Amino acid sequence: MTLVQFKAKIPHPLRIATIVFLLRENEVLLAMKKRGFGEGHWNGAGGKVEPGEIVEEAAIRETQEEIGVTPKGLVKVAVLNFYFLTIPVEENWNQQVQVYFTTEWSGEPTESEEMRPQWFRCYEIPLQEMWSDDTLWLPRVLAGEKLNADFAFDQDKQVAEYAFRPFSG
Ligand code: 6U4
Repeated sequence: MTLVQFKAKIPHPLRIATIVFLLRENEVLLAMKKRGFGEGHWNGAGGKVEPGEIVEEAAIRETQEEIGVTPKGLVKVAVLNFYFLTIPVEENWNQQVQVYFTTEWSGEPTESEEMRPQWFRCYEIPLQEMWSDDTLWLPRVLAGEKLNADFAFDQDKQVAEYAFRPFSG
């Protein structure tokens, strides 16, 4: 099935999740996901938006819970729709991930039961240990672009198809 056919078949809107990347001079804070969805991948801190929360509130809460930091002045840099072509829709893997950057926060990045944070130079991010889509969008947003995109994954969680659109927030 193609991405266009899959999108036409599944319920919308997608559930929403967040990712927050802390930035300091030439470096980005990634964190190793220690359990659950995306285990074994470096990523920003983040997770599902809970009922009654706005997306930014969820982004702040998840960052506090996962790496012990309170982000301030979040800037949305990407809105990414992820579609899992071979996973039953009821399993709820299909999701929209809203990606934020920040250069301001309080607290020190600290390991939790869910994530182990570590600073990386922006040009040395460990793409081979990240979600397969990250290689297509993360270097671009780190270089200053803002993006909207759709990604479809095959049964091995590799990107099977993707499409970028102009950023609409
Ligand atoms: P629980 O365990 O239910 O509390 P929670 O932390 O709310 O989980 P979880 O673990 O489902 O949510 O969050 C998944 C995280 O992975 C979010 O930050 C979004 C991110 N994510 C999901 N698909 C991704 C993908 N294809 N590429 C990527 N990040 C992805 O870079």
